[in-house]
Amino acid sequence: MKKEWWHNKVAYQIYPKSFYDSNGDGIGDIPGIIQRLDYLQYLGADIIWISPIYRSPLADQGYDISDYYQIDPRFGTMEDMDRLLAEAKKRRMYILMDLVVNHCSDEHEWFQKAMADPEGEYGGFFYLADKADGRPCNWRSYFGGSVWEPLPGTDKQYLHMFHKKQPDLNWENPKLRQEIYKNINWWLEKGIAGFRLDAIINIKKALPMADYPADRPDGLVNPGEMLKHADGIGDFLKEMRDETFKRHHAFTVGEVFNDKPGEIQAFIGEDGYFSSMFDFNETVIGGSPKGWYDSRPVTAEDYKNGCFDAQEKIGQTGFYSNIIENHDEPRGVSHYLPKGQVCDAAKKMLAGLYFMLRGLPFIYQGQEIGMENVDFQSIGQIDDISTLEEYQVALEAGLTEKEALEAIKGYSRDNARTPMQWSGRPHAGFTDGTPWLKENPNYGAINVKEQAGRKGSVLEFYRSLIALRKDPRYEDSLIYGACIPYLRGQKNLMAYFRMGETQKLLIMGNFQEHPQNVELLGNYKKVLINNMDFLEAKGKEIRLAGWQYLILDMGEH
Ligand code: TEU
Ligand code: CA
Repeated sequence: MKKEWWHNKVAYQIYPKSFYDSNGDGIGDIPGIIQRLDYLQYLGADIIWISPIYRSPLADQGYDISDYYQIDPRFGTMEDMDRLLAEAKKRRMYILMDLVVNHCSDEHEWFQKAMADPEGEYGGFFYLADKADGRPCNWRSYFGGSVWEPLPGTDKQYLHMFHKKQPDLNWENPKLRQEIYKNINWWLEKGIAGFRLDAIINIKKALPMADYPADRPDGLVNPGEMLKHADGIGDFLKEMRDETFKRHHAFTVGEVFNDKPGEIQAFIGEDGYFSSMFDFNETVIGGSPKGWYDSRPVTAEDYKNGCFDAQEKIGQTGFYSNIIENHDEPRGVSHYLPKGQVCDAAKKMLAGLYFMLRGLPFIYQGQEIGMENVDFQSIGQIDDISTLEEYQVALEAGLTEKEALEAIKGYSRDNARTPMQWSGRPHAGFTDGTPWLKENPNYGAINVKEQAGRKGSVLEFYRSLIALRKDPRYEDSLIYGACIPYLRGQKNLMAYFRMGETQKLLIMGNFQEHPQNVELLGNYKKVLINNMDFLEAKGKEIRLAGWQYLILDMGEH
């Protein structure tokens, strides 16, 4: 395995709008990020992925870009951006930007020019069809409704896989692709370390566009079905890699849903299209094609098998980027731990179990202090377009307003988008103004100030995980070692070896509130991590307390 600079690093995702507001307008900003770099250094984060801060109408919170070369004034200026890059560099931190190129904003000049002259050059940057021909296909947008929208002032209609203010860019058009590559190189030449690639599998559509069997009474079909029939994305990804990333030795991590069997080697193997891709195997557990309202809770066994199946799929081919949450997901501790049992011990156990899997761990802002879902009391408290759509889907399925809110609020993206909880000061110390989205009322109990330096806090536990993972003595096992499940059949026990050339560590978590015994194959040399201040062990038999988590050094193998 060719060693890369990022293999032993730890990554952190910032959702800038909610991270830290430096000027009291209630919106997080780049100067706010700069003011918090020392905190990120204290945590031990090396790679920092910043969700979009480009000029945008924020129809999808910045994932609808109207100028790829400008910073949106709400977040700051290009000078702020240059300062951030310089300050990060001083701290040996690497900045990733979000590459959102499946679509742009309908306020982008390309789309404005396409509206003015659909038959002209910029009309070819999008997927347009004559309105008179009717709807070209029955695909559903990720945000509900048909993917087809009338092109204002014309006899055309345009495709949008996401929001109607996010027209899809036509990647079949080489001129469009060259414009994208020019922008990627421009940002890399500015000194960013690479990109997170947004919805990247969506850039290749199944052509010619056709209907697929409807999966709901609306007669539409979810985009994933269409993607199953979309072949040839590798041509685009290879060209993009060769024209941009490779030239700058950039780090790239793909937001890859719907990958096909056998693609992983080409995607993230040696000389792959990307450096890494997120493991989303756990995030889709319990989902339903009918909508969020029909999803079911994730059990400990679901989570364990989701992780192990993903690890089995990738083996030693490359490195996944491992998460328990991000800006699109509910808070991991609320999603993967049983309702009513979300205690600090369980939060630390979940942290340790995902963090030591083979791959690059990403921490999402607030995850490191154990931030939890919001107990939304009304749909009026929710901003997220995806949640508002799923609420309608639940109502259309016959749920009452109360039932619909209860059924979907646990999956809302806004659970992860409330202000970062810095302290017990008003608005969690996020802003001196009024936050754009109300803070989680539990910030008095869960915040950075209360946890930093406090022995036994979730934050200090994350710092101990990060320190161990970066300890060169354990590179053989924790960075390059194989991930081998242990006692996989033992209910609510998630245990796995990290097996290096010579080193063998055993990571285990008792994923339930009741104690259980674990039979070891041999004696352990040393306890490297324990989320509790006791350990009941007799010879090769360990009695794990509820939610207890251990990392044992099993010596050489
Ligand atoms: O999300 C992409 C995305 O959500 C789909 O690719 C995914 O398959 C779908 O949600 C099913 O789970 C990215 C961003 O992370 C998200 O915030 C944006 O809203 C979206 O793209 C559009 O840019
Ligand atoms: Ca601000």
